[in-house]
Amino acid sequence: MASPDAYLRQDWQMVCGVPMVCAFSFDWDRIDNFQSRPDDIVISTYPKSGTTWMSEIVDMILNDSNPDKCKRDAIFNKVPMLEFAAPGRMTSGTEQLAQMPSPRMVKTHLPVNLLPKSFWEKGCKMIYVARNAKDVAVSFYHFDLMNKLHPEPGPWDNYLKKFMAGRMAFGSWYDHVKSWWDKRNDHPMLYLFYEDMKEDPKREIKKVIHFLRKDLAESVVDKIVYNTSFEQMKDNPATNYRMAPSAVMDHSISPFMRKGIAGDWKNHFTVAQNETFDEDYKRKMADTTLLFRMEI
Ligand code: PPS
Repeated sequence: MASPDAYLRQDWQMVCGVPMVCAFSFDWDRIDNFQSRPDDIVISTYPKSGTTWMSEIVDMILNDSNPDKCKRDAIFNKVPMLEFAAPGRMTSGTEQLAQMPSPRMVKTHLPVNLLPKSFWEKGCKMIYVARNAKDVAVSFYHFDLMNKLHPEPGPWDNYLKKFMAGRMAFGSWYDHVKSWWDKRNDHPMLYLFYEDMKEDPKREIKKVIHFLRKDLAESVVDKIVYNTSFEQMKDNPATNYRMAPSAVMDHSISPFMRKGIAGDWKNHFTVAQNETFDEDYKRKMADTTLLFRMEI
């Protein structure tokens, strides 16, 4: 079993051509051979795109927004991350999932080509949340500062260059959002946007309810909107990641629930960085119909 020194603040490790969190990269067979169940609900995102928000929304939908049930455990236990591993320190995502009753909620940041085949073969429902690249880069930078499973991010200017080159955990944002978008019509998949959720959370939550074939009273939907607001989730120990070991996440550097807005990139990008980013973005996104709003 690896000692934490072997993976804390270590560089990404390549897994099938994709940069991966070092701690997650051990024993990749556990991912390739993972067996899904037909009623698994997969919540997939590129990191920092609203995974935790969507996870809590789905848990609330499955539990009729009952606050006691939804506070039963931390979000990372209610919705295990498939690829998570911290050998010698915490139970892996695949071990957690093996012990869970159905229907399971499964969090993942894996790109399409690394998702275990079993999820595609069994036709599992998948909810993908995408967030604009500029806000993802800013959020990821702050996350890398506080999350010791990741390497130190270094200076912001260089970090942004690495983001554009896809030298990030889980690889290129551009490839991730595009390849999941291309899969949306061949598979039971709901593809949503963080910016739409910010703009009108009730409208987007209703899409999830419909996708999961649930029928909830308007008052229950209103409760879900309230309980999954940024302010409520930031205050809720089950959703704000304060229950994660402090040796891994240091909220005093940057809280997990940081700002929760669309357009924060404007506080971080210089004019020159923005111009370079936009030019490169146009090229990388020229081959897709996928459109993002950088602010609302
Ligand atoms: S992770 O680590 O990849 O699973 O992170 P993820 O949950 O995908 O994304 C974290 C960002 O989402 C923000 N967040 C929210 N925004 C609005 N409303 C709610 N309820 C909410 N919950 C989480 C969180 O603050 C991170 O974004 P930033 O921009 O860093 O604040």
